[in-house]
Amino acid sequence: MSRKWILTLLIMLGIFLIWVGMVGLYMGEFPWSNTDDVVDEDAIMLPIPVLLVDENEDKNIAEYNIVAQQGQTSFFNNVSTPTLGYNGSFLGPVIKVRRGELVNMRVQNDLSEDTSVHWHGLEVSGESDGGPHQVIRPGTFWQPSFVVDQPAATLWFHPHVIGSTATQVYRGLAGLLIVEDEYSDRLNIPKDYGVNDIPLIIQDRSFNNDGSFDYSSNMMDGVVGDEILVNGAITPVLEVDRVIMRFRIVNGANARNFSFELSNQAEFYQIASDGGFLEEPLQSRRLFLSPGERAEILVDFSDYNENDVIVLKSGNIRVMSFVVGKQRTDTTEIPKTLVKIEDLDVSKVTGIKTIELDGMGHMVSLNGRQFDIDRIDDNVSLGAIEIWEITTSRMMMGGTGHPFHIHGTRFQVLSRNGREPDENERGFKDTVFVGAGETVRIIVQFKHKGIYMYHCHILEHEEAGMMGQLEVE
Ligand SMILES: [Cu+2]
Repeated sequence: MSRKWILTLLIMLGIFLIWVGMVGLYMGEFPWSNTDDVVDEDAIMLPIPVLLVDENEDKNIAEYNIVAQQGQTSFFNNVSTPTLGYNGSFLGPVIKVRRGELVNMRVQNDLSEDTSVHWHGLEVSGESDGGPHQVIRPGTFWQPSFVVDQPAATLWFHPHVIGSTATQVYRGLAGLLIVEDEYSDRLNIPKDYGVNDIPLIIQDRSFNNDGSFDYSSNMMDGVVGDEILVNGAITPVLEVDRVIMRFRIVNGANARNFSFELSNQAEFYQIASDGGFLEEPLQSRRLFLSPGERAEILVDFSDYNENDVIVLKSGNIRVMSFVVGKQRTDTTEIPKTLVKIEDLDVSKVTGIKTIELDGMGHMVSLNGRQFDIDRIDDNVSLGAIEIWEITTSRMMMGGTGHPFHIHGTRFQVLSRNGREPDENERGFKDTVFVGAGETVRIIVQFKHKGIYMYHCHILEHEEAGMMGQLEVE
């Protein structure tokens, strides 16, 4: 071979390796990542967060105590990681509330820094929302009180303080908040918590050699880790009986999008999005969730054989594995219909707002400026219905877009790039992904008074100022 050919080959190989490296760095994954349908012998079992005990005996009143605290968590054998958690060392308990119930929360801050607890997806007054205005100083507590008035849904809670939301969530502060109502009671779907109704809080983390978290921002869009954690365990395993299982999935990552699928390409049924049930189960092979978004899915394991292994993956990344166990009598079903959704009335819209999400890395803005806690960006009257048109710029180097979240309310997606939204976006939501160069129109009603944040849920973007605040009065 001539020297010229060898040189050309070397250059092409070099370009290929750089390309693989760029894709790997950017996506946090490599083409050779392992998603084989086998389970390591020393694989960790999926931890199931405890259900927090309601400390009030009155069935119409609930009282919950949570404590934000420091701890040590062992993610690998013989190594401990300094972490944060609620009532424990990493993540928190699951809080279950009912529609119509009065809930009294007591949040104690045992950290050495300020924190707050935002009830993500809960329709409550600004005072109870737990945003940056409800700071809890170290050694003090916060006692919000509210009546739950929204349909059954899988919500979550996490800190929302200026300057340390991203790091506190990364170190472990997050938990699930489940709302139940008469419709979720009535549906014959799996609802035995921890048995056939399983929460999956999915996050990604990087570790230093000494076991501590490696929180370092990449140049693109926030902090992505190279290990996947589910309920605080690295790529764990769950043994499932041969029944219908319900999974409540939260993308609790700081910045990573997930596009979930099963390794055997089996179909599952999405039954709920952020704000509650869809009208009917949606048969699907793929579920996209950006940071902050949730979904509930039903997976039917009844036709599998004992010891079959099915991997839940996102692209080439292994998220967790299911090992099929015994046949068991299952009286639950995948219903034909779920709930009737009452659409917000477009003819009652009194205002249209535009939200421009711009930039990448630390150079981000919302409507051309950065967040200022002393500035109210928008005013809305109580009960008003508005259309918000959210756009993102088309970014250089293929930025991934922004998950847009509004506090204290739920909304419906009217259109995406002028077209009807996908079927799984037709229920109520509180976080919507707006891809690079996209325009998403939502319809939203503000039912409670107070000051609320709206922002990008890539936590590093939020911290860098991609956030505004509105006052409802
Ligand atoms: Cu963003």
